Amino acid sequence: MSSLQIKDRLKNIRDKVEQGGRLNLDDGIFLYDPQVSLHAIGELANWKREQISGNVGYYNINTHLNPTNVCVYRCRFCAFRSDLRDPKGYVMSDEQIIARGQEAYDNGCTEMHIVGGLHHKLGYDWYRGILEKLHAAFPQIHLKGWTAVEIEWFEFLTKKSVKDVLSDLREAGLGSMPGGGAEIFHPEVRDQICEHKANATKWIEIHQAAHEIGLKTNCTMLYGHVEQAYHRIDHLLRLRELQDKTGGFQTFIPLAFHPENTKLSHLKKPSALMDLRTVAVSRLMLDNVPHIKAYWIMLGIGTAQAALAYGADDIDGTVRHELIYHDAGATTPEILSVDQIRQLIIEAGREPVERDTVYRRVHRDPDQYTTWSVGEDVLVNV
Ligand code: V47
Repeated sequence: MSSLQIKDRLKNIRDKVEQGGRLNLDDGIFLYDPQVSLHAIGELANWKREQISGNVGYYNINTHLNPTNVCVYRCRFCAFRSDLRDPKGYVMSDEQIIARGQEAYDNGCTEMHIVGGLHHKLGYDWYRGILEKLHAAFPQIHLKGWTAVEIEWFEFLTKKSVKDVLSDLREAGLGSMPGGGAEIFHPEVRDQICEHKANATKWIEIHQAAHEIGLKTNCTMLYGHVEQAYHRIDHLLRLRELQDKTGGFQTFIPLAFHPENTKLSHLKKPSALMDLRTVAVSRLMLDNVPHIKAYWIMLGIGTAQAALAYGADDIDGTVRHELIYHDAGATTPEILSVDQIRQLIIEAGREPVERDTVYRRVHRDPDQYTTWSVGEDVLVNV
């Protein structure tokens, strides 16, 4: 394509976005062409982001809990999983799980993000019991737990319908679902990286069922491994289609592949340019998803800060006990203090706003740090 053709095409896309039009598959693939100025795309995505969220940069105070790493699946991108008899395998005891809840409570966390492996021998009640025990002991902490992959596993274990499983988990204390397990939907890629686990249709069916019973969920895309631009845009369009039907996604998190200690360790990690392009393209394609999260653990702090000017309006939380990325070679710290996370948002020229998991503003008295109140929903204009 000549530079004049690129300019014309970009102008056409800018006009569409500014007039509230929708980008299509070809537009998305074009935006991934490295000849198309990253800054021009970023500027447009930033415009869109400011239309939706103004100047705010959202964060929360959260912790991760991965109760077991033992998993029946062998996803090629995963460094966290373990075989049943591998010395690296672990299963947390009830006492350890409750101690994690206590630590979260003592540190003012509003959210526990709970995901793990699909253990060969543990039954559904063990997974359900984790929610039940934590919710009984710390009812004020929102439990964002179990990806669609786990829900499919629970469907298999219990022989109940997806909606019945989700309703039962909600009764036990589930507050919402994280966006993991989506990877890349297209079978040309999915069959190469995680052939056995929930396919695209199942992942979408489970999130749709969650939305229909009133649970909010997040969505993700794992990029920078064996996929091409076409597969990424196809993935985003499938998410956009479900969001048109249900409106149940809160935030999209593009996840950059970390190759260390995985079966794909021969691949290179995506560059910061690719990370920023993916944040920007996601903001432009997913015109109906309120928030785009620049997950600092995975992007690194510098790129996550820059992403706040390339379409992202959220940086995830202070985080503690993250294992999935750190096992795969992430060099980011394991935790940020509230001051650090606020400072990095301020440095990026945004106004830091603490939110809870379902995007309500959190009000805290600095002297009573472990208690908080939630206020109005955050501003969104999608
Ligand atoms: O599904 C696993 C990805 C996901 C690697 O909903 C990897 O708020 C890169 O979904 N390199 C789990 N990615 C994490 C996740 C998530 C994270 C933060 C916030 C939220 C949310 C969700 O991590 C997996 C997979 O796509 N993943 N291994 C790896 N080596």
